[in-house]
Amino acid sequence: MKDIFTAPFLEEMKRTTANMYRLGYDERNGGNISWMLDEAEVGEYLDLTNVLRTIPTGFDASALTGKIFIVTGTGKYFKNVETDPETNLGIIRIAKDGVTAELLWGYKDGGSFTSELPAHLMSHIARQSADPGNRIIMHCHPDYTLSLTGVHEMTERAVTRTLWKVMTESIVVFPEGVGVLPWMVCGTNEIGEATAEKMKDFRLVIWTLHGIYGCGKTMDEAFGLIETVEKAAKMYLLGAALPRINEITDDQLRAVAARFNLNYRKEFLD
Ligand code: 2HA
Ligand code: ZN
Repeated sequence: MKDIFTAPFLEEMKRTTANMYRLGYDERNGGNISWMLDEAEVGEYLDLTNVLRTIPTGFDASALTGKIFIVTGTGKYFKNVETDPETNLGIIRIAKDGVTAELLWGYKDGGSFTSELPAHLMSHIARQSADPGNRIIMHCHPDYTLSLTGVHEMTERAVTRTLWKVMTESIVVFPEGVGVLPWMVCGTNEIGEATAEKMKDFRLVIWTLHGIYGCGKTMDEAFGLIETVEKAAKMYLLGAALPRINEITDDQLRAVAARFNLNYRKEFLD
């Protein structure tokens, strides 16, 4: 059996959480990541028959029975993952009953997975049908994206248009636009269901006055989506108090879409 502390997926969780913490996306215990791992790969590092304990998921995740995830811990700080991954992360497998998570490694202090597990697992289920290659669900609280939700009309069309029109790369990176939820209580099955519903159509979902969800086949895809939204929100807000003289027009967005052969959300353009 190989040493789990040398596993590439553990290294990537450490690098990613440290990077996001330093970017200011994840203050205190803010943010969470779940990554659906390959069973054969995890089996090189852990005895998959050795369940340390079981933890109720609080909802029916039977669509994910047998799937293994590495997940950030509830109340845990992204800044501490790098130095103590075994306390701040856990590796869980969804049990046959669909409502129990089997802990295979981690949460060493008796802890548990993120309070946002419903949003994560329900989003994984939604993304599996939209994109079977999806592996990552990522949530964080980046400054400008969060700030935007306090001063901008919060419809998917309006937010997407603002982000697309302020920076040319936006429509290239997220041609399907961004999903938007109104303010809701976090950590609940309700916000999980609402997020997963949006994840059928979008790889990005903004939670008004809270933060953002991104997903992807890889950590780079999920993070890259979020950092591009954050950059565009920053560009918009840096100029928000000044008269806006230039913005990318709808025809220019269509020209970018044609050049890069984008399957973009056409109803978001005039
Ligand atoms: O885990 O970000 O949404 C802390 C959060 C809750
Ligand atoms: Zn949050």
